Amino acid sequence: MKIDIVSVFPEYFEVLNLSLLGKAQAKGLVEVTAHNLRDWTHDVHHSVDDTPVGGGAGMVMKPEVWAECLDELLGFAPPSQCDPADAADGADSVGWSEQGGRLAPNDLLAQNGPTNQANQDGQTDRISQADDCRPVLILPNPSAPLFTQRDATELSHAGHLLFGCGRYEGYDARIPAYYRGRGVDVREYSIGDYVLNGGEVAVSVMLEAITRLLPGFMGNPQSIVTESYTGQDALLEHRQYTKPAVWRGMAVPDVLLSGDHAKVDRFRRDEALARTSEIRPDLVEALDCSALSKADRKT
Ligand code: 6GU
Repeated sequence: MKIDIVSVFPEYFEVLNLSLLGKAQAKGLVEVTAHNLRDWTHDVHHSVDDTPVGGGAGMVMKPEVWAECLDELLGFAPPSQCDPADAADGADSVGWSEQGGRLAPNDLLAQNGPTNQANQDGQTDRISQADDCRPVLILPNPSAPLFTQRDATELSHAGHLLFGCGRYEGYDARIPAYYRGRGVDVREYSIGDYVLNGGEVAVSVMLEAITRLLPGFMGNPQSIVTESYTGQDALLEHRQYTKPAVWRGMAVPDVLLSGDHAKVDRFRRDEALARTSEIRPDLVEALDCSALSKADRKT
């Protein structure tokens, strides 16, 4: 898997050479490159942002700089070399249409790729949608749909991921629309209901969630299968204990010492169900009924 990251703070991603992702790079499983967005500026100040049209606080990242960078990393010819009619067709197909001789937005809703539809209907398995053929452009955005384990799983099948880190008040809204119009699989994601200063942390989170799913990345692939948010019924995981059996007067549950695997499995499953109902009732709501056995329903 090839991964490009664009940021005004590319040094932030130096830590990726450490730990498991560093090993994965050494093994040739992934090739990560962090680029400095300012390398695509032409002015003396290397400016990447400007004031918002319509007024308001903060700064918005300029579309020209991003586009020069993204065109190059996606292997696209600059627009002067392609048919202007194609560009207009593409813009129209993503919700930008002719308005007084110019293209203007006619649909302001984020139009993420297939995964976010899958999130909403909860069931559709679209894992085959991200594949080696098309690069995926991932743009962190606090106002976008939430990034989930399902998205991580789907994106772990892609051959090329390109992350763009926004700063300030984010990037010009025409950037995702333009690349969708040129046939790129563009995803915009938030990582949670809180505000960060920029996309770098969000990209690190998504990157780790995706790359740890690559075949050969983890020492023990089973640990991926049993953990929270994975599999058919995304429950929170049961609690874990190690030795000693009694520590500072606190004993581990007897059943875990019984050696009876069926009983241990039942105990853990009951605990996963009970904890999920208490801590994340929204996950229980979203459960596929067929994922619950008769014994589960008693819990
Ligand atoms: Cl993707 N970006 C920023 N700036 N803040 C966030 C976020 C992303 N997700 C949650 N908060």
